[in-house]
This record gives sequence, C-alpha cells and structure tokens, in this order.
Amino acid sequence: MSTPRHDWNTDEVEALLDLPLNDLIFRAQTVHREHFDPNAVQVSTLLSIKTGACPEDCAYCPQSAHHEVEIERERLLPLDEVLEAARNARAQGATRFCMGAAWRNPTDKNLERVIEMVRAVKDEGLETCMTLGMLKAEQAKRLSEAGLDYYNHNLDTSPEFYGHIISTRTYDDRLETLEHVREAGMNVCCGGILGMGESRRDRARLLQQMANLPKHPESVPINQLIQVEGTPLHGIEHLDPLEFVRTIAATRILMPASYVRLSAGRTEMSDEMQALCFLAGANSLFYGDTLLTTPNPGENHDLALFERLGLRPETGPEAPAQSDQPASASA
Ligand code: SAM
Ligand code: DTB
Ligand code: SF4
Repeated sequence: MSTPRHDWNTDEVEALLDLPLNDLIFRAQTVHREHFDPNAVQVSTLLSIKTGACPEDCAYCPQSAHHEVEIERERLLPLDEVLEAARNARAQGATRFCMGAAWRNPTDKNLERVIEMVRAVKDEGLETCMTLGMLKAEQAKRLSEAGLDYYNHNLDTSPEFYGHIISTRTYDDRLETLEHVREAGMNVCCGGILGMGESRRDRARLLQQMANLPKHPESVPINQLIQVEGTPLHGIEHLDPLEFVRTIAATRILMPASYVRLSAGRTEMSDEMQALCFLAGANSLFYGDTLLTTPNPGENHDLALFERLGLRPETGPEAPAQSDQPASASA
C-alpha cells in the first residue's frame, strides 16, 4: 500500500507528468486499486444557489461582473427551491448535493440562510457540500456545526500563473480559507482548472500545492476550462486531451486516497477520453444536465457511459442500495 506523502518537490511531480503514458496510467491504476473499488464512481449534483454579478474577476468565470456574459442573474434561492432540487438529485442517484454561490464571501446574514439549506438537505439523507467563496474561521465553524460535510474551495492553478487569472484575491487568501475549513473539521474539496494557457510545470505546481497540504483534500475536482463567450479566456488554444488525462493520473498518484473528480468540461470530452480518465484514477463526477451555469452531459448520457464501461454509481450513506445492479437498472 502506498503511503501518502506531503513532501513532493516540483521536479518530482513534473517527472510524473513526463512519464510515458502507459507507465503513468499503470502506476495510477495500481495506486487506485489499493485504495478504491476500481468500478465505482461517486456521484454529486450541483446547484447554483446564487448566480452571477460576482465582484471577483476570475478570467474563466461566466459569473464575474467584470465580464460581459449573457447569464441570468439570480438572488439567493429560497429554501423550498433548493430542497426540491436536492430531492430530484437524490431521485436521480446522486449521493452528494453541492451548492455554489457567486460570492467573494458570504455575509453573516447569508450564512444564516445557507445554514438552513445545509440542515434541510441533510435531512433528505444527502451529503452536503458548499462553495461560497472565502470563509472566516468563525463562519467555517458555524457551517461545520450545522453539519456541512464538504467545503469546496479551489486553488485553480499554480501560484505563479494565478496572477494571470485573478487579481481580486490572492493565492494566500485561498490557502487561508482552506485552513479554516480544515480546522473546523469539514472535509476539504479542492482542485483546479486545466486549459487556461498554463504550462505543464504550472500543472505540476498546482498538484504539488494540494499534495503538500498537511492533510490531502478528501475530494480533488479537476476541471477542464469551459470557454464561455464574453470571458477573457474564450478562444484560447484548447488543451491536448491526453495532457488532461496525464494530470488526472498524477493527481491519483499524489493523493492516493482522495476522490479525484472529473469535473467541468465533460460535454467537450468523448466517452473514450472520459474512459481514459477513469482508468487514470478519476472516481467521481458531477451528475445532471447543468453544472452551475453551463451544460453538463445529462443523466441518460452518463448512465449509458457507465453501462459501456461497467461502472456503477457509488451508494451513499443513506441512499437506497443499488450496488449489485448495473447502472442502467436504476434508470
Ligand atoms: N464563488 C465561489 C468561489 O469562486 O470560490 C464559488 C463558486 S466558483 C464558480 C467554483 C469553481 O468553479 C471555481 O473555483 C472554478 O474552479 C470553477 N469554474 C468556474 N468557471 C469555470 C469554467 N468556465 N470552467 C471550469 N471551471 C470553472
Ligand atoms: C468545481 O471544481 N467545479 C464545479 C464546482 N467545483 C463548484 C463548478 C464548475 C463550474 C463550471 C462553470 C459554470 O457552470 O458556471
Ligand atoms: Fe465569483 Fe467564484 Fe466566479 Fe470567481 S469563480 S467570479 S469568485 S463565482
């Protein structure tokens, strides 16, 4: 059994990314099998609980008020709408419900409202995750006490490339929020975006930051940039799909016991590319036909993909048992 390390240097991580693809995937798949059932995939569903008009200037994001993107802005959703979406997600087979808000950080007043959402969604037997921007220590503690299982806060890219993408908050701000989440006792969900024009070394540096945290994030979402018209990154050169697969494999090797989520960008990926990502150690995805504001392959497509690959959705703590059933049996 490989013991998780927290002392990777950049050259070591880059050397993984440089391996012949067969060697890299073999290593990743070997590590994967030491820690996980190779044919089970954790399934989460996303809901945007507050959409658009965000004061941050993240160059990739359609929700930033700094870019001219046509999206429908929404104030914080009422509890009953959130609950209805959570029930639908559970009925479709998701075990975790992730709620995202286009905020720099939640105000204390908004925190009260999202805490009610956490309690209500948990009562439905779903795991809960939120991504609300930066958190103060006290806010993280309150969310944790309310029962929030996971907090998502991404590092997005390497410390060196970060300044090309975001100017309104620093890398250290992000690390500080991650520390607050960890100290409050919640599971950490932290990942990044590939295909923003970064180099392979930047990808290595991003992975190194996460692998060298005192404790590995329990969940590591690897997003492929969704190029949205009106954002500054629209129209840049696309990343080689095999480079994406390589990064998934290196993530698996570096954080052997973490869930690696094949996150945004799947509508642009062939089934064959996604199959390679699973082979490289991805074992989680977002389910449902929208991410926050952009499209995602629908459940039917994903169930067909699971069927083709002999994969099955992982069952959650209180989800109905379906582990002996082929994925299509619950469709
Ligand atoms: N506002 C909060 C924050 O940024 O922390 C939470 C929501 S934000 C939309 C969550 C994450 O979505 C970002 O950190 C980024 O990694 C990802 N994301 C946003 N736009 C994306 C895009 N166009 N392509 C891929 N990932 C994207
Ligand atoms: C993450 O790493 N990816 C998800 C989730 N965490 C919140 C968000 C992807 C957003 C893609 C762009 C959109 O739909 O607006
Ligand atoms: Fe705002 Fe989050 Fe989008 Fe950045 S990624 S603009 S913080 S919603």
